[in-house]
Amino acid sequence: MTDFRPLLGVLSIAIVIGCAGPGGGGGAGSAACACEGAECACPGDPCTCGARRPESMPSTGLLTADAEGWHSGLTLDGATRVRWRGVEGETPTNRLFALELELLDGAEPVTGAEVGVSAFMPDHGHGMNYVPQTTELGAGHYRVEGMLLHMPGFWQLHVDVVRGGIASRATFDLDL
Ligand SMILES: [Cu+2]
Repeated sequence: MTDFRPLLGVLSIAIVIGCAGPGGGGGAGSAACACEGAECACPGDPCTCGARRPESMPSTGLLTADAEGWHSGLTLDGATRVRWRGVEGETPTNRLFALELELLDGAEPVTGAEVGVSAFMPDHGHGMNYVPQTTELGAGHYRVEGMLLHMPGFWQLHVDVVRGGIASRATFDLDL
């Protein structure tokens, strides 16, 4: 007698790998996802775009802005609260814009900090084509000119703060 049990095992593994979800039956095909370049393992499955972001940094800020357009988060060392928004209340793509920034240590405004703002697209491996300029306005407020996010997609905005020779970074996710 031939024993078919090993063969049955292989078949059941193949069924598990194949698409068995609702509306499945299309086999182990793939479908385009909303995120550029990504593919779903099975039609109707959620995309796994996040897995394609090896160079992204953990966000330290809120993913959504408040009613007045402020994004807020902490630097990685927890020392500085960073708030920012586009001066026109939005974050445009493919157009120069300016940011206003507020830095707080507890309830105290942070003055005299060195502040650098940059942005990066982890999916594409590039940043901005311009280096923005920061000006201190006083009372914990700073203005950043020359921001240009030249394409839509997933960006990470980095705010680097140097206080007393100690540097730390706040990172914000932006889906544009
Ligand atoms: Cu890009």
